[in-house]
Amino acid sequence: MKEMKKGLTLLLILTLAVFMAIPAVAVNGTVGKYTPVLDGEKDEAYDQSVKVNLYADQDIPKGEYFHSEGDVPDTNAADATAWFLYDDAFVYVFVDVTDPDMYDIGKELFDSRVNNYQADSAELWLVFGDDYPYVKFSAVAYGHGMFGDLDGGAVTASEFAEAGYDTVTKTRGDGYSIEYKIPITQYGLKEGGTFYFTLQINNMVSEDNLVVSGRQLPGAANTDDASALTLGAPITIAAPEPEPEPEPEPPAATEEQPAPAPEAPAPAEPAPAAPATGDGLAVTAMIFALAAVCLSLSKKKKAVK
Ligand SMILES: [Ca+2]
Repeated sequence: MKEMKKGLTLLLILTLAVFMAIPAVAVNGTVGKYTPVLDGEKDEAYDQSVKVNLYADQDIPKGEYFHSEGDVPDTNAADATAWFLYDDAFVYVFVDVTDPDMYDIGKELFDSRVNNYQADSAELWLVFGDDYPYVKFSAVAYGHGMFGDLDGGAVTASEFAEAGYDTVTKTRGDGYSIEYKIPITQYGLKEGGTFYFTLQINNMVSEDNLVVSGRQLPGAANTDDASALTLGAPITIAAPEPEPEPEPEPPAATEEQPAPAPEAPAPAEPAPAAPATGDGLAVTAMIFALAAVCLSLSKKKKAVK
């Protein structure tokens, strides 16, 4: 109990220190070490790691957009949150987007453009240090593919794939989720290291009408408004409740146990059934009958006497 109180006090002091030290701009935090399954589903481990909301954690009023095209409403109805994990080779980002006006640009249009922000899509802006150009890694709802910038220029989905990047998208009626895999070894990023991040959401309200919210991070000189995310300790997921004990299996034979007895010899063919004794019975009956006759004759003889 004492230890617990000590721990809580320490946590309170640390929390206050963090709030006092950091102006309320972007959320900073620690990314837990855990390898998720890249399937567009949010692994439990993401919830034990830092998350960045499109508006609240990037110091943007909810619904505000910085760019629009066509005839659009006053606010962006879309919202999004990004969660993070990492391992020795990759940073993983899970982005869940709510978008009440989902709009599919179609695979053909997506494929015909190199860098396609004119689509319901989620863009990750990343800076891995002063020595590297920013990375803009984006993907479109409906699973049409990846787009963005690598090494300072726009690249195609297949160029991202060749560089080890990957995404899995799941689209639903009122939004979509995208799970991203970002290679980090080329940046020397590992436990204890920090990278910078901003999230941008492009929302097609309808054909030709688009609003764009969030923040862009076009280089190491622009990290003041970005989230500083530090690679932290491994995440441990509690093992699920054990299943009820299954019925014990018969012990497996081991070398120490005597070898199982050889198969018992098959029972010998049954002896042929004794011949029916009907004949014997008949003979016995005849003997009794004869005896009875003899007896009665001898009695008669006596009677005659
Ligand atoms: Ca939309």
